[in-house]
Amino acid sequence: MFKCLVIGKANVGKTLFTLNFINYLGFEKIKLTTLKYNGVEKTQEYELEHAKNLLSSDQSYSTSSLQSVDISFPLFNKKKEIKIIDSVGLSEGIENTFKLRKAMLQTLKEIEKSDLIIHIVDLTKDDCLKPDSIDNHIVDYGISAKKYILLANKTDLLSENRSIVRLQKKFEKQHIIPISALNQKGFHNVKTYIRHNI
Ligand SMILES: Nc1nc2c(ncn2[C@@H]2O[C@H](COP(=O)(O)OP(=O)(O)O)[C@@H](O)[C@H]2O)c(=O)[nH]1
Ligand SMILES: [Mg+2]
Repeated sequence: MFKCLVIGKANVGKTLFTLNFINYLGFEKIKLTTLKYNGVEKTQEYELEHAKNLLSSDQSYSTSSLQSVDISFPLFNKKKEIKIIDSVGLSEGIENTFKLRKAMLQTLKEIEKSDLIIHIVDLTKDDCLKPDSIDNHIVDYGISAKKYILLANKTDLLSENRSIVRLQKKFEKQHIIPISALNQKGFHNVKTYIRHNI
């Protein structure tokens, strides 16, 4: 199955994007499979609204393992089964809990196994612009990877587009789609990109 992996730092909006994008595609309920680093797998059905309240939060690392949802993606006159995988936030330093380190390793391993990388950054923070940021590494990897898209999230919190311009200047070779995971803005462009790349 075609696998889309959502990655980025903690709190950039990976979980909210994943759930709201699935919602945007017309789904109200999901079957979410949680895969822990120790191999334990659990599938649970959720109403999307409930899942958003439960799984997306302003606490760092509210996602503690890979979470995947299988959906039928509308593809011109047919549908294609894809797996969207939400992941644990990556960071530059070495995290001090064993569980978190394992979970991050699990995210890194998944990058290799995925067909499309959806990388999210938070436009309200400028840490992704720093030379040693993990986002730099992901973008470098993405540019050389088969399929990769950079989403600049939280546009609803910006009063002007200066940070989008700065981000585009920093990653000038990379096509960037500005989005609001909260308001489902920019999702049409994400859908179009995925449709042309699966
Ligand atoms: N205003 C605004 N808040 C957002 C947006 N996306 C995520 N958030 C908030 O940012 C916090 C972290 O979101 P979450 O999806 O849990 O981030 P994750 O750690 O990357 O999975 C939550 O409080 C979300 O409500 C957005 O587009 N706009
Ligand atoms: Mg999350």
